[in-house]
Amino acid sequence: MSIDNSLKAFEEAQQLIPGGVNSPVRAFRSVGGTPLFIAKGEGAYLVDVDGNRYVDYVQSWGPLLFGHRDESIESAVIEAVKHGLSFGAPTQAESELAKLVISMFDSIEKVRFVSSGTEAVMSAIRLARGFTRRDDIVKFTGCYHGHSDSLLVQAGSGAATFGNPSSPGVPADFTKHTLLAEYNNIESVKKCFADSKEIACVIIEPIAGNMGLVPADKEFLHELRALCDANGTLLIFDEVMSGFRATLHGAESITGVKPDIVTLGKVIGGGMPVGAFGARAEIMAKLSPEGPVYQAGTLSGNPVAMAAGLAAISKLKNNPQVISVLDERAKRLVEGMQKEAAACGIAMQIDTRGSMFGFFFNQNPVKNFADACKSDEALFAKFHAMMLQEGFYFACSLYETGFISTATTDEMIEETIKASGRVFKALTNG
Ligand code: KE4
Repeated sequence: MSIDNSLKAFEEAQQLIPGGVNSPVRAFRSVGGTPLFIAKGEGAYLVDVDGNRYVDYVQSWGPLLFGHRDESIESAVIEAVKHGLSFGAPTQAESELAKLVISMFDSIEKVRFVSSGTEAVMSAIRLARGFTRRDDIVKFTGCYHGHSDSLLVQAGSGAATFGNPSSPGVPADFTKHTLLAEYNNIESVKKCFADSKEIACVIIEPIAGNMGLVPADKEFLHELRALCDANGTLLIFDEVMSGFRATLHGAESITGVKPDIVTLGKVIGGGMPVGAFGARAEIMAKLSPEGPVYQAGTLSGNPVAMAAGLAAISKLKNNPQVISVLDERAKRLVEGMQKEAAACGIAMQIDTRGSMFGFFFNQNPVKNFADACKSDEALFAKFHAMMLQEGFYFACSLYETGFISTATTDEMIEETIKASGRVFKALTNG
């Protein structure tokens, strides 16, 4: 399989764009090799600039629940474009999508649209701080919430719960209010509440997808809710990735734990740049121009992006069975691959939540980031490269999540499983 044109394109891109990409994970650094430059998407497939076709299990990192070039989303965008691209003034499309999102989440009475997940989370944190008039926040190692300064945090020294910047360019002062806890470990959260009486919010991916797929234990979330209630702290569910991917009505609908604020992204833009955050009216009332907490955006609620989101979420709302159908397909995929791996003596931990799937080359179950880091990264990198050769495009990092779209057929799942069997055999000379 030739990737000469991708090699040339990457060569050129690296002269123009840092690392040749506009988002680091795309550079294939954790798996090695050359990132494929994509010419087009068609249904379940990506086609690269050398004409190679792959079954796409990344789907733009989640947004494309209905695959590439979904007819209803595409025609909605084309129709919207005919009326103009952006006005910087309110449109009814924003209210229509707001109505739809509010109807799908019990915890959301009002919503604000932005242009990315990072923006949604950054704004939600500021809103929580403004509402509680407190500065400290708690996040979990292994959870990613976008690249705003106070969330680029790594564990501090020793047992300290207060974090240090995880990236140059983030002043220590910007992370001194961020405490770190361990996912699925309520004692570590209690320690944060012992170290600070000024915690504005706890933010968590209730179905974590950025350390690989690691859903939070239900009882852990219930204990987290109780701790927040006891301390007057807001609980933020970051569902930028899991929203409308894992469930129809949010993690709250399958865990019974109601967050105070929900952040969304990806699927609600149908492939166009949309993020959102929502909460009960009392909290959202704090947001400018109604309240004092400032937040703004030139392209927030962009009418073309709203049209794409409206088409995507309406389609999902009118076909609620999509999530359970895709969950079955996701289960078939990872269970099939796990069987092929076991036949070659390779241990594989698997999990799914709706259209999201994850797997780790790991002897033991993965409950947090430390567990995830014990997985076999080298084996994952080889698996990734060889599955590309077989025509299957998996996430280029073991700390990501895979996605099934409505365009991913049973036949593709079967072909993927067979290909994984060939790859595991080749990797183990089985
Ligand atoms: P964006 O700013 O990338 O739209 O969203 C940030 C974000 C916030 N919260 C969660 C739970 C997320 O998963 C993300 C972004 N997800 C990554 C994939 N792991 C985006 C891919 C990338 O960084 O290129």
